[in-house]
Amino acid sequence: MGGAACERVRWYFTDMPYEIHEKKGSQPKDKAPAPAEDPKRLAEFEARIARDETIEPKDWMPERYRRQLVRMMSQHAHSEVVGMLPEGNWITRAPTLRRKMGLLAKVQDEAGHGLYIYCGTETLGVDRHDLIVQLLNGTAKYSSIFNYPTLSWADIGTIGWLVDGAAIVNQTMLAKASYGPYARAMVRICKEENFHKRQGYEIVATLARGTPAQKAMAQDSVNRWWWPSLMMFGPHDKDSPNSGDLSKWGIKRKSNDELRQRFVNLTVAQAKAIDLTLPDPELRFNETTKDWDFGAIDWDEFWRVVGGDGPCNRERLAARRKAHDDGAWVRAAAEAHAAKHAAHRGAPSGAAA
Ligand code: BYC
Repeated sequence: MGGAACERVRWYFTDMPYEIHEKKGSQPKDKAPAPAEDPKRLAEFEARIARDETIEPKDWMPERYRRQLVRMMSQHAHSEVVGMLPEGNWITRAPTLRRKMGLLAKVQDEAGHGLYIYCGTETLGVDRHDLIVQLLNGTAKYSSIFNYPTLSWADIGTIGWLVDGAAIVNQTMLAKASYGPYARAMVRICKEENFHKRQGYEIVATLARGTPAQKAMAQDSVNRWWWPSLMMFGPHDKDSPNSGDLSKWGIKRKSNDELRQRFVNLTVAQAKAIDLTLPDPELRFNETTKDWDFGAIDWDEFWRVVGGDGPCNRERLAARRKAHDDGAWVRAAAEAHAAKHAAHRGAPSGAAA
């Protein structure tokens, strides 16, 4: 997979370190070791988690819990925003007006999910601007899946079916996460993701029962997206450094491997129903576990893509940087507008900006 060309090769500043100058006072990514916690407060907090209580923004929480949430939620928000790029690539080439309207609505939904989760992250005392700087300068991650190219119309269907399908499996569990704003965001987002998955599956099903060339296009697409979709769930549990904290504090309710297995179990029957093959010769039903066993994931490819060297990493970041730069005038206008209103009210402009 690793060497496939990306769909549009337009390079803007891609290999330069990215800095944003227009807003002063940004905080660097919080790297200092988390402080030792008061054992009594920590015990009370853990008792609340054990009672399945929801933690809200003004509640006391261990600094490490807060940081883990900021890390995971901001990366999730970045994934939604970067995730618009591979699909946006096909809006002008959708084959019918109906498909175009569906795709436009889906891409807009993803933008909404990103904004919603950025808002949720801000309840943890961070500034969205700082999070976006981390995305643009490459210090924050986003989902590996969006570094693969959309080479055919069938890819738009396959993304809805497999990528949104994987996201639903993951996010249905996150809707039970211990942090209230994140869990509530997931409830709403999962409802929309269900529509995305259905419209994607319908596109693939239509192609699969179409002409031989259309069926071949659908099969080729599934062949390319299957393994990267399995990688969305993250490394094996034994190689997942964050799972300990996240599980202990009720953020992750199921492990990376458990969710991946659930996704495979659900998807095998869906592929069979539309007469497509999942590209894994080792896929077999295990009578003992009642799971579908599957072959080995190429973890070298996974870490390469996560590390910035996938087929489209550079293009994705370049597109986000260009969008950010192109939007500078909007941010400047919004700040000027806020300053004008603050001046009208007689307050110092910084207070209301
Ligand atoms: N890609 O300790 P681990 C969508 C990183 S968008 C990249 O297991 P964790 C959609 C991980 O961050 C849906 N990086 O981590 C949008 C960590 O690095 P750091 C996106 C990955 O957090 C548009 C390191 O590897 N969904 O649906 O316990 C159109 C070690 O991993 C990946 C979410 O973001 C990966 N695949 O678990 C269509 C869900 N996997 O931060 C659709 C929320 C791992 O220590 N996130 N890494 O430097 C999660 O559930 C978890 O963060 C993960 C990883 C399961 C992804």
